[in-house]
Amino acid sequence: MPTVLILNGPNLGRLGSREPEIYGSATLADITAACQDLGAELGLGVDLRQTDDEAELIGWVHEAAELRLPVVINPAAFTHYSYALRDALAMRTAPLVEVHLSNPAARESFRHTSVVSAVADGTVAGFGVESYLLALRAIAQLLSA
Ligand code: CA2
Repeated sequence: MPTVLILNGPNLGRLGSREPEIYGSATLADITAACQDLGAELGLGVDLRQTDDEAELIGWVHEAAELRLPVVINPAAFTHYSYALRDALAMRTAPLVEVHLSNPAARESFRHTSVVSAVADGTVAGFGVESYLLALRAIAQLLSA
């Protein structure tokens, strides 16, 4: 069974504790459970990780490239400025989907730029937890194409 790495950037470990009007009330544990359930349905293993550390996140992206693992990534604030993360993601060897809980295009102007989008197969944003589930379905489709 192929394993999908679902990578989450800074502060996403705090989901459910603040700003539910923007990010919803689900915790990262709730997102993990929802992704594992859907993964089982789609025949995909799910390995969901979160870090506040850019170097650790880039290390996981390198690991995915080496092992040819598909990736769903919510880079959080790194989305908007981390050229290092973007360069790491550009080395990908399997499908890559960018995901956001909120819709950054409808928020502050600094969130309108994603330095990651251009190296991803696609982006899902604005649907809360459902964004992750749609991204997983997209990965399943890309793997079967
Ligand atoms: O909408 C998304 O998923 C974001 O990637 C979330 C990032 C934000 O910087 C991006 O522009 C859009 C921020 C995650 C912050 O997570 C929080 C968790 C708990 C309470 C408050 C924020």
